[in-house]
Amino acid sequence: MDVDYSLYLVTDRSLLPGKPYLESLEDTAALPSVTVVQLREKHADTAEFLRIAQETKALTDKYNVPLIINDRVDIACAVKARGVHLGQSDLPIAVARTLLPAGTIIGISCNSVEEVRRARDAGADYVGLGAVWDTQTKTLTNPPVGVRGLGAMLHELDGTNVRAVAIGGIKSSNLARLLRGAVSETNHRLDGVAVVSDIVASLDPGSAARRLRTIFDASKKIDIPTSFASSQEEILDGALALSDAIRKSRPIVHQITNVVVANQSANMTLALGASPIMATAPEEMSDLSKISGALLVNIGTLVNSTLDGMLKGGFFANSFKKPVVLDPVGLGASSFRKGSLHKLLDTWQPTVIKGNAGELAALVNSQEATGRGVDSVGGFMNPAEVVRAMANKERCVIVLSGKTDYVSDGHRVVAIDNGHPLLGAITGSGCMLGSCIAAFCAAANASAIDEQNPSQLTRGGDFLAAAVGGILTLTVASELAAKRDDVHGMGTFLPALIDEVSNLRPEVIRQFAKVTRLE
Ligand code: TZP
Ligand code: MG
Repeated sequence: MDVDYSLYLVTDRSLLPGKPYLESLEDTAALPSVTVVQLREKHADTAEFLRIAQETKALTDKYNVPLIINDRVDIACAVKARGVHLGQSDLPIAVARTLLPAGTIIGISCNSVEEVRRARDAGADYVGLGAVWDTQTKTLTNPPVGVRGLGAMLHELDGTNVRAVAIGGIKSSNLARLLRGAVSETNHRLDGVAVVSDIVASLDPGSAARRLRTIFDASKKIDIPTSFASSQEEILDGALALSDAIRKSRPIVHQITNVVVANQSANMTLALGASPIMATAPEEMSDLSKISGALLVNIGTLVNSTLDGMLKGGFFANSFKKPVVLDPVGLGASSFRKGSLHKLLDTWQPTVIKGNAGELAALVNSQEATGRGVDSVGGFMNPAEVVRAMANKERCVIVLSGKTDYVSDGHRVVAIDNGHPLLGAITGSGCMLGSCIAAFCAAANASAIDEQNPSQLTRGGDFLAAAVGGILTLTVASELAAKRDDVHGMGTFLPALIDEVSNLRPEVIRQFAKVTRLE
């Protein structure tokens, strides 16, 4: 039986916040969140280590969690542990193998590419890579490897069955960043994360473990089932079906947006047939995640008090498997926006990131485009490749808005050539586009859930088709609004745009849509 390394708890009795050891362990082992437990005793003598190991084994057996013993091959044998975890200066893997029963897992800590290579060649079952970041839990003998350092180490494991977990300073506030960033050039990713203090030192270790579990699950690469629409006609069909689905199911679209556009974004959401709730208080994020179909986070007029709501909102949306659309408005304008955006991306996984060239360039630190306040100046030489690469890196759908809009999920890339210049003349078209995409994502998510076992609530709608649907709705409506006799400029354009969206039918979108699937 293969071990699931995804959330690997390492014990440390010295960090317990006054809670008895077994009670704290039971709080987490009883949950499906933690998948492996490693007993790590740095100060116990042999008799005490054995006693703790026996008690721990009884508890992990009760909940069917594999137990791994740190350092001590003899204790691992004595309690019939599932595995042993060795350090670089412990028994060599080959020697440990001869002492342990066949099938016992052997893992080893590695701090460099060379150590990973040796562990792989020596037949390790898994490697513990780190420390990723500095930690209070252990005095480090080598500098932290950082998220980027993990990529090169993972690369050594290509084509092998050796599993990899990262360790060191991992917390719910940096887990999403770790999982996104720890990737080799061949797309080799971590099998799991090992955590000590974020769980063990918590007064509520069960909740701490659940929080990590939620982030881990949400950060899995968006899978692109082969059944998803692939040709441009199929993608358009998918997008238009979602347009109908919004009007039928009237999903609630929770929006934490800016004060400039809140009213027009709420009206735009109603025009689509969905139901907006504009709410920013951190205290209500959990309740709202349960009832809403999707969340939009727009940093247009960000202040610290809304940042807290955004952090919680995205976290709960991930936890209740609701899609999150992130609009990094004016990202390049200030270091406050950039710092805040990185906090958001460190704690939760967006489903779609939508921005203009200046905003997306700021996100990837590219100089190809810049921002002027919230507007974009310049563009990418190869926008299709930019969105594809970003989608793979950020593990979500990327929308690059502009005269031509580009959308990618890392696999498919679509260009859309609809829209009228008046859209660029009014404030908030980009923000309304975010609301449209969020409503379409809500419909895509709901349809994916319905088809599957509803108790699993697996997130997996076609969010690329959703983004295409949101873009087409706004841009085709803008072309229709601009043609009207009663539209004389930007002032009359906005209400006409909302009218046209509310009257827009899928057949009309199909008639005007200029969608191209790029190779
Ligand atoms: N090995 C490398 S870092 C570390 C170990 C055992 C401790 C990690 O602890 P924490 O509290 O998760 O940072
Ligand atoms: Mg050791």
